[in-house]
Amino acid sequence: MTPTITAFERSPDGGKGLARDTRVRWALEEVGQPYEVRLVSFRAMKEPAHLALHPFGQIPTYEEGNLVLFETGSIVFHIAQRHAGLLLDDAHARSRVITWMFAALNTVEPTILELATAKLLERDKPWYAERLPLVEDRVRSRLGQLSIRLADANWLDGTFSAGDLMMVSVLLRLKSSGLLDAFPNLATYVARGEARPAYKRAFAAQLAINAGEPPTGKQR
Ligand code: GTB
Repeated sequence: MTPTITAFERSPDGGKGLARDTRVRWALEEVGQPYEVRLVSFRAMKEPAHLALHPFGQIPTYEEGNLVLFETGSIVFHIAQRHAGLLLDDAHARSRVITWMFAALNTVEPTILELATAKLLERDKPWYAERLPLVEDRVRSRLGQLSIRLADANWLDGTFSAGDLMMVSVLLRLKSSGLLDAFPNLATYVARGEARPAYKRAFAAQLAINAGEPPTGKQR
């Protein structure tokens, strides 16, 4: 059964791939699962039909038959469980991949979100200039720890996995900040993720919507 995901009708980033449907698209592309996309406006996200799918009125959602999921981590995990390629076969390696997914979402991303929120919503506050370096330091601290663990490996646990998909997706939000530049192995790691054909297809699909191109067959 072809799953349907939801995405922004117009993403605030204009198609830089930062909205979280890109993570889900990437996972679906990696496993070769075709999918449909239903585009939603900000207003529609807060209306009952969408709230029935997503209690917090956000994207992405995932519908497959009578299964409805929200939360990107859960959706990517579901896809990884259903298809070969994103979770490793060995039981311990599989658990480590799941650990990296949680680490990306629970340990690394919160510092990056704090930075994004500060830059977006707090610029006009009198304490902004004083606080920003503290927030950036918290991001740098996590990046430093991750950089040490990754060292000169290509991926976090040997082979590309859902853990890498999530970690690269999280780190991508830092691209414009310049903070990754101090950690060349992380910058290369992100570039390695972006170079994957599945990522490129996912990115192109969301860009097409935000560039105002007419929807392709699978996006409605
Ligand atoms: N924990 C949830 C998950 O992982 O699925 C969070 C989902 C979420 O934050 N969804 C956002 C949303 O629907 C879109 S992705 N926001 C609308 C709302 O809450 O009303 C976050 C996002 C949005 C835009 C950019 N950007 O433009 O750069 C980046 C990331």
